[in-house]
Formats: sequence, structure tokens, C-alpha cells
Amino acid sequence: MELSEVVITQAIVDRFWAKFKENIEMDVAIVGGGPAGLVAGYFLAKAGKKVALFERKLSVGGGMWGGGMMFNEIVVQESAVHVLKEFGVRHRLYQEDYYTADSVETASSLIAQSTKAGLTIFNCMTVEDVMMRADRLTGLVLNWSPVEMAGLHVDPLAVGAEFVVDATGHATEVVKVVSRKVPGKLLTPSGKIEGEKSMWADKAETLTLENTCEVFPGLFVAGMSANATFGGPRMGPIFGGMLLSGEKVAKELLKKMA
Ligand code: 48F
Repeated sequence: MELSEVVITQAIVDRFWAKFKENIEMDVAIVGGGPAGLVAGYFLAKAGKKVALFERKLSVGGGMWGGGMMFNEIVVQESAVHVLKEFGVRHRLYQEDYYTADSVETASSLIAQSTKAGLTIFNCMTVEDVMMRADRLTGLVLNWSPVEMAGLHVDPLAVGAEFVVDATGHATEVVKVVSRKVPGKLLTPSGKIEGEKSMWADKAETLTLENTCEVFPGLFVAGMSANATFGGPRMGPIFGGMLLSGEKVAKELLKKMA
């Protein structure tokens, strides 16, 4: 049978719109497909929640692919090794408490396992704003990333979510929007974004976990975004805190939605 370009087009359009329509309302919307967002999506989907992740770039995986300075290995401490095991990532002991893993294997495993668990990923979509009611955040405002990149004046679309996770890394993009539009109301010590501090790996790894929480009604922060929001330091290419933060935010959300 001769393959038809028209059928190929119909198949893609039909399947994509079905997928998008299925996620116009969801339990949890995750912004950012780095390690924290992917791990959060995996555990939420595994628990049966309707969860979608929106990523600005063509590829998900965030800052994990390049390891440290493009040396494509990452370091993970003992306390987070169970997450590597959960995702089937091979890892090796380097010295007590320090494990290494191939960053490409880790990123690709997080993507493969989270989608297989039921996480829907929309790439090339940028979250440019949030949907808000009097007392809480109720969803996301989306546009195609090429629209943003070309500076085209095209109105966005909105999707509803019971909860949103800002997993946008150093940029803290969702928190920034909320802070700009509802000034002084974040659940941080100052009510504003405290701002990321310079590198201190040990402190940062502990704080990443502590800072993973609800920062505005309906909005949680995870990963590097949690540290930047609450004024924690950066940590460089040790990724245990990111993995544990994704796991923690999923647990907290499952408690909230129980
Ligand atoms: O930066 P990223 O990997 O965040 P993370 O999960 O992990 C941080 C580490 O990679 C590393 C580190 C720790 O060792 O310090 O930096 O906290 O992934 C964030 C993703 O969010 C996307 C961005 O393209 C990246 O892939 N992103 C950022 N803003 C938006 C967005 C937005 N407005 N809409 C959609 N995606």
C-alpha cells in the first residue's frame, strides 16, 4: 500500500489535539522539564494523578544533559540513590557517599520512565503567565515558544490545574510572574523572591529539600527554583537534591489531594 502524506498529517493532528484536549484541565501542571519536574511528574502519574509538564525547549532534561561543564557525568549522594534505582539508572560508587551516573543515561531514563508512568509532556511550549482567582492560582497561560522567540503578538491559551509546580530551575519563572502581579504575597520570609546565592553544595542540597513547598496558594516550588525562591545557594553538578525535591513535591501534593 502506498503511504499517504495526507494520512500522516491527519494522524499527527488528530493524536496531538486529543492529547492536548485531554490536558486542558488537570490535577497538577508542572512547568519545566529538568530533573526536579520530571521526577515530580513520574511520582504523581504513578499515583494515578492527571499531570502534564510544559517545557519551553525542544528537548526536556533541563540542565542535566551536560553533567558538569559538559563532562557528561553527574554526582548523586547516597540519600538520593533510591531515586536512581527507581528509574533504572546505572550508577557507581566513587567514594563513600558519592555516586556517579552518566548524565545522558540519567536524563533519558527520567524522560522515558516518567512518560511511561503516564506523565504527558508538551515541549516547545512556554508558560508566560498564570490563571488567578481571588485567593489562589488556578492554571497556566501558554504560548508556543517560537511565538515568544520571534516576538510575535499572538494571544496565548490557558489550561486549568488544581496545583502548579514551578520547576523552572534558576529562572523561577512562574514565581516571578506571581511576585510581579501579586506583590509581596509569596510565603517567603520577605513575601518576595529571596534570590539565589553563590555556590555552597552541602548547604544547597539540604536547603533544596527544605525549600520544596507551597509558596503561594496553589503554587509549589521544586528543584533549583525552590532554592532561588527562598534564597538558598546553588550546588553545581550534584543532582541528589533535584531528584529528592521532585520526589518530595509529589508526596506533598498527593497529601493535599488525598
Ligand atoms: O534548570 P533545570 O534543569 O531545573 P531543575 O530541575 O534542575 C536544576 C539543575 O539542572 C541544575 C542545578 C543542580 O544541580 O543547579 O541547574 O531545578 O530545568 C528547568 C527547565 O525549565 C524550563 C527550562 O527550559 C528547563 O528545561 N523552563 C524555564 N522557564 C520555563 C520553562 C517556562 N516559562 N515555560 C516552560 N519551561
